Amino acid sequence: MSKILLFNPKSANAKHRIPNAILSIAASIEGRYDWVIVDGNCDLDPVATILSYIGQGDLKYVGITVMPGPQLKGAIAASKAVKEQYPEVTIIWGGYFPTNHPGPTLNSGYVDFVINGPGDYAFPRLIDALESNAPYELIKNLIYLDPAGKVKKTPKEDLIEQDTLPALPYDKLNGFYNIRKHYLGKTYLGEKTMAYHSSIGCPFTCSFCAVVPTYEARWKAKSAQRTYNDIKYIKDNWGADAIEFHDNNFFVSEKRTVEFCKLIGKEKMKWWGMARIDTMSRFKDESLAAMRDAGCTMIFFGAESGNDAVLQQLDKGGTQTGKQIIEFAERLKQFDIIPEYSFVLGTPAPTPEQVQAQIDFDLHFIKKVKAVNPNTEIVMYTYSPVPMEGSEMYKQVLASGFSFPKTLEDWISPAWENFDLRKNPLTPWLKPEMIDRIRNFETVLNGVYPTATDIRLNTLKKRALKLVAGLRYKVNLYNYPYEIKLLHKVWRYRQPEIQGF
Ligand code: B12
Ligand code: SF4
Repeated sequence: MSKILLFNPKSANAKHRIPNAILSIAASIEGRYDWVIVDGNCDLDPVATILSYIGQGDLKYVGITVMPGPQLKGAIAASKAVKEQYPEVTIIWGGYFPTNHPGPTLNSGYVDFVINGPGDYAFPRLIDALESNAPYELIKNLIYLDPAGKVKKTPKEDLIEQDTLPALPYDKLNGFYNIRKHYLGKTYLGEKTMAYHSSIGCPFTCSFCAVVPTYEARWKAKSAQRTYNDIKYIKDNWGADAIEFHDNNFFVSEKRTVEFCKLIGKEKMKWWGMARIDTMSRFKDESLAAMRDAGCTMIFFGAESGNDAVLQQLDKGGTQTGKQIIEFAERLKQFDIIPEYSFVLGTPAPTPEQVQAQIDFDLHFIKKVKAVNPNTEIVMYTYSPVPMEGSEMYKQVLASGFSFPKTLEDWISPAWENFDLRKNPLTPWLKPEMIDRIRNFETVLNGVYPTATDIRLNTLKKRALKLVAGLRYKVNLYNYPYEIKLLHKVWRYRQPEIQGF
């Protein structure tokens, strides 16, 4: 039987998450093909490990999951090394990066196929076709180069009913990497936090979000019961006491949320997930109370902007407003759930003055949010375009002269890596002094309100930071905050927007 190697390139320096993307691909071939997993987060030299597996023979396929940013670097290094030494091995990339940028991926010369979105059916079907020398052109969710070198996309399949998917092969993963040691980290939520994914896609079409071209405004979730069963299994078998839900939008359905709360409450676990403010503003008080009682401690929301015109431009579904963002932060106080608000600053505007005015408006707005609910966690990103054909915002982006890199090597240059981390986008309308203003404000804000998710920061350190940054915050003096930066450096302050929520 041909063997398949699944690779999760390094994505974080610490707090490693269970590699759910390749684990679900492993589940799709479990029992049909022999597979091994290499996790770059846990393996000091993953390329050597991969080459040594291939050297043992029988291994014909390497599947790699790729997010933009540092993970792309590891994916390129491994793919190049494999193709150089074993050109006969087929390399298949999946995940958000190749789905959104198949051209540079396939033209690199070292990636043979891209899985476009979910791979649960597409991957085993592709392997079946390659194994039996059958045509693969009719397999849905596939991208490849045709004989003329043109990028060909097959139609997208309907989203799979999530309850029909097989259980993840945790036991087998544990044979490669000890789950308790590697994937159950101490976080703000608990001593042993595990990541779980209960739904795919998202029904909305925000014009800056990579989920939209990947899932085309579709969302499918596991039922509350299946989600609970899986989490109970994770708790009982692996000892998790807290859960991070990695769904793009866990709380789309109030009914499913409440049903899940009724089930999970007795397990006394703390949990976290991602949501939309407009959706959750419509949740009843009883539902929010049930969530808190069931252990929901913090929720990540895409607030994006307090400016209604920018919210329209970002296509936040048309129902989110600045007023609602503030009111909801205040409302969550009574339920003792911490809102984690993420903002996207630096969206395009016709003149530099307007870009600057939008930024200043939002910096001021963030202070208003903090004033009504000081516990609100603020995460600040700068707008990095995603290739969303047909969207008004993307048209504006292209008209400004912006273009994506043409090769994978360009993608991993330091400048584009920063773009991926949404820290320093190479967008023509955003000037260096505007980026400085955003970053300096962020430094001062993080001084006055250090994130609760950095569990190494004790009360004394927090107080010292507050003292140093407080005056600046009060008088809006954000330039050159070197003294705060120094303290952050000495205490290795962690920023959720860079190191992951
Ligand atoms: C967990 C996670 C992380 C973890 C790392 C996970 C890991 N692998 O180790 C952490 C927190 C470190 C992280 C960091 C970042 N992340 Co991240 N992350 C996620 C998250 C929440 C879940 C990914 C996941 O496990 N999904 C579960 C699986 C089952 O779903 P899936 O990945 O979609 O997989 C399916 C298909 O895509 C496909 N597939 C995926 N991989 C493969 C591989 C093969 C071989 C095949 C065949 C198919 C296939 O099949 C799977 C099953 O159907 C996603 C959002 C999301 N909900 O998906 C963002 C997401 C992928 N991250 C994103 C980004 C931008 C980042 C960062 C680069 C930037 C940032 N500041 O967040 C950083 C990078 C930091 C770094 N140092 O590398 C973006 C990507 C956007 C884009 N433009 O492409 C996403 C989509 C979030 C978002 N909505 O913006 N991330
Ligand atoms: S609601 Fe969130 S996940 Fe959904 S499209 Fe908007 S930003 Fe993306």
